[in-house]
Amino acid sequence: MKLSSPLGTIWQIGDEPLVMGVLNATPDSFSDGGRHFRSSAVATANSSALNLDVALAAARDMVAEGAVIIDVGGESTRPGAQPVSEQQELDRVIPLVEKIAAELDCVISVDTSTAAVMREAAAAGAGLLNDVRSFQCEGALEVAVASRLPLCLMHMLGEPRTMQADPQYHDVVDEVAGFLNQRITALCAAGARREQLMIDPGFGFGKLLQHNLQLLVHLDRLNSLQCKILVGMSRKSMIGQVLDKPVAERLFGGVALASIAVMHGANVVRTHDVAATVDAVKMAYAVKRSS
Ligand code: 9MG
Repeated sequence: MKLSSPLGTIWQIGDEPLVMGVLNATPDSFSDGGRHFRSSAVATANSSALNLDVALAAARDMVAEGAVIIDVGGESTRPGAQPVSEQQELDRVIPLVEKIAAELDCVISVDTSTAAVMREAAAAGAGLLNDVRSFQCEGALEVAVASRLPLCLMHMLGEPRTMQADPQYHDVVDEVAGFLNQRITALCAAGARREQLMIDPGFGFGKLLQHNLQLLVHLDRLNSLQCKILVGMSRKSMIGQVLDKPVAERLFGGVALASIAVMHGANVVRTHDVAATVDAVKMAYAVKRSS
């Protein structure tokens, strides 16, 4: 079964939560330190180029480990990250999407806020658009809706460069749900169907530890919005803060959080650590189903 075709297909697989593997096509991504970047024949003196074969091998491994979705991103969204140009993002993302689409049986998600990247990615074989800015950048909403692909809209307070400065909420769950509801309304008014949309509270995006923990324990409240729920907590600082561990030592914490998220209603778990997360999600779902 080819999974990466448009609208709806990722939900025809069944009710079991899905694992999305992260494939960063960036030299400065926080958790893999740009390990898919290598100097290569196409690299110039002052720019590193993505080694497509290395990136494809990483995607292949994640699919073999049980990832149903591969999330390809060409712009780092780590706290403090600098924006990249549209051309840079296109150059990083599109050839990789084409390669994965030609070889692997998975849904290709493209993590972008840029309308041109969304358009090109859809043409290249993407099966999902994942926008941490919730389709608010110029032209993004129109291109996303026209693509008829499943869309993931995420809550973020501020911009990656500054979002962790001093995030403040009165009731973080209410405010995140309210924002997501507004974006669902805007997308549906532009022609999207609710079944096409996935929502994400945006762990770590303009949130302190207590905000992240509140969002996780009350994740079920997002069910009232009647969209599938995606979460991404793998290797994030909320784990580092609780366990006092660097990025390289956050696997067990991330797996614990993935299980809790499934118990509280997550349908898709975004992770760098696919094999461990697949097992954790299966166990959590078995427990949840039996309750
Ligand atoms: C790109 N990216 C990084 N973290 C993310 C998260 O938590 N959710 C989504 N949807 N995308 C993310």
